[in-house]
Amino acid sequence: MEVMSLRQRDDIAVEKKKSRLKPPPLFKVLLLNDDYTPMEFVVVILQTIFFMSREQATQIMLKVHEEGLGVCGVYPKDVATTKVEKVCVFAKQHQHPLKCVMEET
Ligand code: TYC
Repeated sequence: MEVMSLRQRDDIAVEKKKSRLKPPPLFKVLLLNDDYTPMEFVVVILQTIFFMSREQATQIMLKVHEEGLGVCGVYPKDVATTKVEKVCVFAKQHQHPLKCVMEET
């Protein structure tokens, strides 16, 4: 009898209902170039706040330096907001004019 009821349970269709909810929006975190923030400072920010390797951080920093801006990462809104805030606070503490913004993808 127990086996029977277990078998019957196998027959239950576990259908995933189609969600009518939109996936949560994602935000790009962008670093902007300026003429004064030291390159090394930007590399350290990318390593510590965006968890990049030294090599990747250097590549992104150089891209921002040459092209004017670059993407540090793409995150849900709350994570992106925290990253932008951390960069701005850290730059201000060291009196660098580094700017960081977020933009919906
Ligand atoms: N342009 C800066 C310099 O020559 C370096 C720099 C890179 C500054 C990236 C900001 O987001 C930045 N020292």
